[in-house]
Amino acid sequence: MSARELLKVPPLRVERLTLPQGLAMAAGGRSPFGGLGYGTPDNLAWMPTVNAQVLSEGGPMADVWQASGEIRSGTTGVARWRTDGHWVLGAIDLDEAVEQQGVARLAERAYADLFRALADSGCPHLLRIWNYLPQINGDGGGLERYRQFNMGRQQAFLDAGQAAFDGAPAACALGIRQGSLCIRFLAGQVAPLPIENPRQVSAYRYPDTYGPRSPTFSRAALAELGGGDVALFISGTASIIGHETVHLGDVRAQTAETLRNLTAVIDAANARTSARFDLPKLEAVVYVRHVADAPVVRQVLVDALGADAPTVRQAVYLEADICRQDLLVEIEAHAVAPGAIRA
Ligand code: 3EB
Repeated sequence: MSARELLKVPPLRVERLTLPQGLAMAAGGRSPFGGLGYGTPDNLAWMPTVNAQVLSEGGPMADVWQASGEIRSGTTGVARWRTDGHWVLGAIDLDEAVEQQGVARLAERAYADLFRALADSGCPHLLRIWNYLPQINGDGGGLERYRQFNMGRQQAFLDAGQAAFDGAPAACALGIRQGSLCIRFLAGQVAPLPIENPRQVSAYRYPDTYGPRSPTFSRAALAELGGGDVALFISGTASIIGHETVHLGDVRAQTAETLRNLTAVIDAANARTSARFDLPKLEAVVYVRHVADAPVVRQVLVDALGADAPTVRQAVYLEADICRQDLLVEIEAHAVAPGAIRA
């Protein structure tokens, strides 16, 4: 489908809501297209949740996606999905205790089914992936569990003929204390435009000191959402310059560096679209390794952006492990603005 045809596509919309607002949307009997819940109940089929402690004042929150077409749901292997014929939102929850498989094999299987789900739903192009892995920094038999996850994930991309290096989707990968390996995905019918950060080595080109297989994600992606809007999906962003973690042990400095990286990614994205994205106007999720650091991180954001900036006011804070032991904070975000992508 061409960008011009996309203007006629039933547009995809997203809103960040409190849990009561999200539930009210579903109360009319018709569930929204889909939601990504943070600290929300785990029994809503249309809104899979993340099993992490919410640290922000607003309590449980959800990013609720609306599509205007008739919604059809399906299952492909371990992947559950909902589509309106133009967009697909899906979820995978795999309990390692039940599956009796190592993380690498589990990730490979999950992603193999994810790619089959994209084919089944008729929406082959990944826009964004969210990964949550129990005990992400734990040892998985001689190799850190995140590094094992990276092995299985990359293998599944290669086996499915999906772009595992340049052109990989935007993503985040965080650690939760317990529960299932959780993967959420959003895809559509037009390939997004991947964006890299000039301050950072592309993650898919990290040296093998970070594991035998590199992580499979781009720093961000631009996607037309229909109706003349462009979405910017910013992957998990942390205090990394080149490929190295900087400001070891200093959460304040790590947060400030993360904001510089977000600015660099936004600048790179703005160069490829007529839409205007801006650091103070994001829907952000802030992951902190230590609960006590949340107010410190928030203060850095307030000092940099002002207390009234949407990025500050709407941010969801979650307790989570970051995929490198030495990272204390990571921020991911999305934003939508009118415009078009430059080919
Ligand atoms: C980094 O920049 C921090 O493995 O999917 C950020 C976003 C990170 C996505 C992933 C990992 C992932 O390397 C970690």
